[in-house]
Amino acid sequence: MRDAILRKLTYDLGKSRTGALDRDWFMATALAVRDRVVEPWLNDMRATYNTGQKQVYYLSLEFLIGRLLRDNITNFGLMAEVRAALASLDVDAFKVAACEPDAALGNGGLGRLAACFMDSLASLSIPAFGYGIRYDHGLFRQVIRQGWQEEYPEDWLQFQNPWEFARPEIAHSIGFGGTVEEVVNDDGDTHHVWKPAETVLAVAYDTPIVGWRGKHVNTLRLWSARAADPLKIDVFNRGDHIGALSERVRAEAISRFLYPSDDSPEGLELRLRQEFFFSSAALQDLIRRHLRVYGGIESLPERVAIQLNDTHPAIAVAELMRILLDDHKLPWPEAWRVTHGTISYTNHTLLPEALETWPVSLMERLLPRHMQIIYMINAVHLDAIAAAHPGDLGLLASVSLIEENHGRKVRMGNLAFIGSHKVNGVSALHSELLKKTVFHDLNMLYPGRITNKTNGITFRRWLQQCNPCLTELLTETIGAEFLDRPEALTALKPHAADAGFQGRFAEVKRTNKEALTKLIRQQMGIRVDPAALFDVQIKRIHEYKRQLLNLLETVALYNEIRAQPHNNWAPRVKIFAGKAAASYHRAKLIIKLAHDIARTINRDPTIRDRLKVVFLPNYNVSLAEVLVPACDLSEQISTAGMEASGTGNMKLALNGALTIGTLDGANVEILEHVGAENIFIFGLTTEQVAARRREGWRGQDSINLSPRLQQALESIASGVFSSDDPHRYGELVHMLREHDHFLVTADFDAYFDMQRQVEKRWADQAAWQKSAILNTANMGWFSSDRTIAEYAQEIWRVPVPG
Ligand code: 26W
Repeated sequence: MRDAILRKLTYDLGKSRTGALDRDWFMATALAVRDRVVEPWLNDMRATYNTGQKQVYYLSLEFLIGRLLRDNITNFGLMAEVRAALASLDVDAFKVAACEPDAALGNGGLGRLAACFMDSLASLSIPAFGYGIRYDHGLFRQVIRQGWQEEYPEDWLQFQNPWEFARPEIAHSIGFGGTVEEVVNDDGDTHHVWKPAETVLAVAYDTPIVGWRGKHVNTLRLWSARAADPLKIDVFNRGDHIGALSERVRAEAISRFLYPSDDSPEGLELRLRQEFFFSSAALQDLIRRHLRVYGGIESLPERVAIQLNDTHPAIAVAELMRILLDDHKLPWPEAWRVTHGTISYTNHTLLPEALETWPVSLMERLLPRHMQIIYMINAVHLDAIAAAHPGDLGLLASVSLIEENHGRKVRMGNLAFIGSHKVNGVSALHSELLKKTVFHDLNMLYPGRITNKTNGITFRRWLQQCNPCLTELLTETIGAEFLDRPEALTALKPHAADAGFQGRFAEVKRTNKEALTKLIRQQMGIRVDPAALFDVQIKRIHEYKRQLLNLLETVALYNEIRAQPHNNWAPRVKIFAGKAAASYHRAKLIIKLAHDIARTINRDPTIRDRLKVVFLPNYNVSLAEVLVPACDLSEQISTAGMEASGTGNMKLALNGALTIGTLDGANVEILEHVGAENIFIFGLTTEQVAARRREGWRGQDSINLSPRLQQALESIASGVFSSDDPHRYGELVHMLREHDHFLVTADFDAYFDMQRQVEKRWADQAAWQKSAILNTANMGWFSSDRTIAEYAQEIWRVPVPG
C-alpha cells in the first residue's frame, strides 16, 4: 500500500514526497485504493452477463454520497493497511481524509436514501446500476452572515474526482423539441418518427460502489451533458468565436447545477430538460446492454427492473414506450406490457405542492412525441375506467394524466403510477396515507399496486464508519456478527441494565461529544460542556419539520431559567443544522430566528452553561457523521402525517440517542421497535391533525390556553431577540396566531411537557443509559439491507444472494 501510494504520488500527480500537500496525499491514497477495486468490479460485471442475472437500475436525480475514502477503505477491510502506510510516510490520515470534498449531489433524505441503497445493493451482491446526473455543482454551500443564510456555489470537481472513470466513448444522443412525422410503411401500418430540433450528448462517468467486505462491486453511472456539435465551425469561420460556442453553453447547462428545491418543484424548463436527459440516457444505455446480451427487447421485464426515485424520472414511462413503439416497432399492448412489467415507482412525499406537474404547452414544445404518447396512455387508461364506471366524471378527472383546471398540466405522479407494476411509500404510515389521499382513486382502481417499503440506512456508514468507538465496544461485547447481520444487535439487550456496560456506553458517547465540542469551538467560537445534554435537530429547514416548535420551547425554557435561576436545571445544548431552499423566505427567517435566539441566550450571564444554542453552518453528510454519534436527544417533531419517513431519525437512534418525536413517518415504527419506555412520543396524531384543520381551528385558540406559549411568542414579537429590528418576526408570529398550518401552537404544551420528562430521565443516568443502549440494540431492522431485500423480493423479483 505504501509503495502504491508513493507511485500514484509520483507518476499520476507528478509530485515529490517533500512537495506533497495533504490534498495530494488524499488523491494518491484514493487512487491506490481505487486500484484494488477495479478487478473485482470488472469480474462482477462479467459474471452478471455470463449468468444472465436480472439487473436493477435505480434512477435518481439525486445521490447524496458524501465522502468515499473511508467508505471504500472500511468496506474493503483496508483500514489497518492504509493507516500503517500513511503513518510510515509521516502523513496524518485524518487530515488526508478531510481533504476529500463531499459529493453533495442531493438535497436531503431522498438523495441520501439513494446513496444508502447503492451501498446495500452492492453489499447484498445484487447486480445494479445507479443512474443520475454528474452535476458540476452540487447543493449550495451555506454561509451564515449576521444570522442570515447565504448560498454560494459548491465546486466539488475543482481538484478532480479520483473515484470516477470518464467514459467519453459511452455517449447517448438526447433529443429535444422538433416535430413528429407519420410514416406509412408497405403493410399500411403507421409509424411515428420524432425529428428533434436539438441534440445533446449524455457522456458517462462511472464510480465503482464497493459492498461490505468487498464482496460485490456495482456501478454508479452519472451523465454529463456535452454539445453534439460543440463548436459550430461555419459560425467560427465567420469570425464569431463566442457565438460559435453558444450551443455548447446551452447544452452543458443541463448538468451544471443540482436544483436546490426541496419539496416544491420550481417548474422550470431546465429542470424538465434534466429529467428527460438522464432518463433517456439511462434507458438507451440499459436497452443497449440488454440487447447485446439477450438479443430481443421482449424479455426486458424478466431481465431488468427499473426503480423510479420519486417522479423526477417519471418521463421514463413515455420514453420507454417511445423506444419500444417507434424504434422497435412493438405493437401498443406489447410495448405497454414491457414498460409496465419493468418499471416501478417510489413516492417520497404527500405534500400536494411537491407533486410534479408540467404544463402541456411546455411538454408539447420540448417533447412532442412524448406528449402524444402520454395522451394515448391516458386515452387507453380512461376508456377502460369509463367502461367499468360509466358516468363517473369525477373519477375520470381525478385519475387522468392531465390536470385540466389550472392550465393544462401533465401529472407526473399519475403517469408514474399507471406506468408501474408496483408503487411504494417509504414508511408504514406514509404508504397507508398514499392510499387514503393522493392515490385514493388510483388505489381503488388498481388494488394491491401500492405497497410499503420502510426506509433504512446503511450501517456501514452510519455506525461503523462514523462511530468507530461504539463499533469496537459492540464487537467486544456481543461479537462481530452484527456487522453482517444487523438484527444480531439485539444480543445487546441483556447488557442494557448492567452498570458496568452502561458506563462504557456512556464513555463512548462522551468521547464523541468531546469531538463535537471541539468542532463547535473551532467553527463557532462557542464553548459548550460535553457533560450537558446534547439536543439535536439536523435536517432541511422546513415549516413542516417544525424547527419553530423547538425554538419556541427554547425561548420558553430560557424564560423559566431566568425566572428561577436557582432551580436545579439540567445543562442542555440545543444544536441545529440544516439548509433552507434559497427561495423559501420563511425557512430562511427561521434560520435567522435561531441565530437571534442563540446570540441572546449564549451571552446572557444568568444562563451560563444551563442552556446554549448552536446553529452549525453548511450541514452535509460529513458534518452529520460528526453530529450523529454525539447526540443524546434526537428531535423528530414534524406535524403528524407530513414526514414521509425520515432517515435521520434512524441514524441518531442507532447511535444511542433517545428520540423526542411525533407519531409521524418511521417514528411510528421506531416506537414499535425500541419500546414506548425508550422514546418520548408526544402531540397530535395524523387523524387529530386532520380533524383540527377540518374544524377551522386557529393558532390563537391554542395560544389562549397556554400562558407559557403566550409569553414566548410575545418576547419574539416584541423584539427581545431582535432589538436591531424589533418587527423582524412580526410576520412569523402573526402566521402562528392566524393560520399555523403546521399546528406548532397546538402541539406546544405537549412538547414542552415531554421535554420535562426528558430532563427527568436524564437526571437518572442509569435509566437514560439503559434506554440509549436499548435503542441501539433494537434498531437493527432499520438497516437498508432489510429495505433492499424487500424491494428485491417483492418489487424487482431478483434473488438476494446475501
Ligand atoms: C421537485 C421538487 C422536489 C424535490 C425533492 C420535490 C420533492 C423532493 C423530495 C421528495 C424531498 C425528500 O427528500 N423527501 C424525503 O425523502 C426521504 C426518503 O424517502 C424521507 O425519509 C423524507 O421523509 C422525505 O421528506
